[in-house]
Amino acid sequence: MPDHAPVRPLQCGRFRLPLDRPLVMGIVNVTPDSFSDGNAHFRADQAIAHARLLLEEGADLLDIGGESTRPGARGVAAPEELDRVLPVLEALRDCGAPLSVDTCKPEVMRIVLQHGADMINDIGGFTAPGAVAAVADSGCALCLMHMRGEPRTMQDAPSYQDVVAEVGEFLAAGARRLRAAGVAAERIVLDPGFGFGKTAAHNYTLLRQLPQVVGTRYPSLVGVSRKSMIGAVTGRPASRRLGGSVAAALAAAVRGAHILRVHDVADTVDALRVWSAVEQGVRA
Ligand code: 7PJ
Repeated sequence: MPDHAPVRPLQCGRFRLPLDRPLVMGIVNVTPDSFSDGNAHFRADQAIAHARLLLEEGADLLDIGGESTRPGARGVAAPEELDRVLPVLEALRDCGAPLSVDTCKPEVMRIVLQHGADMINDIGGFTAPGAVAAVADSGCALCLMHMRGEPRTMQDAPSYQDVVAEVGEFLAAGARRLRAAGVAAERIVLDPGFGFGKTAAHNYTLLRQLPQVVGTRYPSLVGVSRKSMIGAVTGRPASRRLGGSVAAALAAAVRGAHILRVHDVADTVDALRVWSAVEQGVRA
């Protein structure tokens, strides 16, 4: 496929993932909503059912998150985050797909790794004290994401001299920190962190120049699904950003993204299949 730089397989806990086509990571939120608020069992059951649906729709891996990281969101304490995530992780442990946990807390990282997480997805880029030590000696994959500031304040007038260079340098420096702690290169994934301390203009510049941002040494993960950068262009609320999100995911795939983090797995898989048929033909 065009611009798909050959990257070695990703070491991802119990799995070794060939990255010869873009993989689809389905988002599994275990955060309170209007139905499940206050009922932890109900909330876990809903998340597990949703995860199974995403796998049927063709998700290659799942990203389980117990802390809302939307702009303006406040954090939750580690015990509460674990109460949300662990039942879901345990129920899905043998689903056949790698399980990622979205967390920036070292104590959560250590415990979910003991419970079989295959990947740690840290929107904080493993910058919290103890984060690198918590993951270094495992065999899990590590998604290192760029964020400017913290979720509560990150969208307060973000500014950069050169967003591509600055995000790229952060990611390269983060990867060097992981390598210096003994993390094998084949465990590392880099993510520009769309929407985390960036304007819509920054986000589209980063997406357009994805190969320059993430470089060629490590595979990339792109999360643009339903984000405000889609609303900024389409004028639509989060509930109606499917078309825009699929277009952005495809634009990332064309630029060599290795993992696409999405809410709408079935539609993204369809788009990738059609794109692949155009580029590579249809097998008889
Ligand atoms: C991302 C994420 C992302 C990675 C969220 C949302 C906000 N993890 N977690 N990359 N976004 N690696 O999905 O709207 O872009 S939470």
